[in-house]
Amino acid sequence: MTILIGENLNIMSKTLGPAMKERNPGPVQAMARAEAEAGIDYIDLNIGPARKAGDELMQWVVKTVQEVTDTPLSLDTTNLVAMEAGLKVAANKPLMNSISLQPDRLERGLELTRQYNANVIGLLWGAEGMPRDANERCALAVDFVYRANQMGIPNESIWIDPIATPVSVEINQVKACFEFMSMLQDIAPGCKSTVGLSNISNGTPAHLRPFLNRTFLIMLMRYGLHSAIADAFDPELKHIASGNRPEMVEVVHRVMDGAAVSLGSLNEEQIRHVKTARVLTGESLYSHSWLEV
Ligand code: THG
Repeated sequence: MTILIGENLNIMSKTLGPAMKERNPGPVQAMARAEAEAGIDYIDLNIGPARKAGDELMQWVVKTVQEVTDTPLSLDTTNLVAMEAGLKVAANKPLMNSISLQPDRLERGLELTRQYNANVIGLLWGAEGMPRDANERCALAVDFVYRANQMGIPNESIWIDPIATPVSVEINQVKACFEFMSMLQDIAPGCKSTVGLSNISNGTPAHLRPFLNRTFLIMLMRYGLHSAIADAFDPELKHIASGNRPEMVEVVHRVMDGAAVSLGSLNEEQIRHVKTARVLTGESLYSHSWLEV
């Protein structure tokens, strides 16, 4: 079972962005209800950087959503003032999304985690920006967990996010993400994890994105992924996360093991997963027509 955090309540959305700015509750509540009905475990409230009056906006979104659902909330902002405003009114133990290792943010962010007894996503983004490989991710994770523990935050409240990047941009970063995930329990026992699945398919034609996102999830499950930030309205993804697709998981994990998998014995859906897994391991080169070759 992988916990799903619905990504759809997002200020970048053409309908929800204006609704948030105008404090129009209708569209925001409709989306929150729809995500809850789709069966997701957390609703991500993505208000962006929210530089101006982010605290008022976050508080309004939290209260507005809580009027229609008691699904736990993930407060998605880099603005720590907005984050605290949300923590003050969040009813169920919320998830802070996220605190990076940028020196000006880390200390204050972890103080909020402790003060409000929240869960926190430790985003592996350091003083020098994006980690370049699995080792840099490990160093950042160790640093984050050490600082959090020092402040009395236990590992089970920490959800490490290795940062997923588009497969169409740089396959080595995708491989580094997997390699890091394979080491996480050794370097930080008891820590949880999360990955933004849609990041992997950014820049990919919209109708093909779900195939990448689903196979990516299956591959991360191999390493015990705890949770994923994802499209709440992909029922197939929900099935995979809930453990209802064991035969799909098995065939993808065989590809990851380097076992010979012959396409002739598989159905169409399994073939798509196998082709996609071969792209995500780096065995095949990505192109927008990867499913056809
Ligand atoms: N890690 C963590 N938090 C995150 C991310 C992550 N938060 C933001 C992002 N990544 C996850 N959220 C989204 C939200 C929307 C989309 C992708 C990731 C998306 N939206 C569609 C688009 O842009 O085409 C549709 C937008 C709309 O609703 O109109 O792809 O990695 N910790």
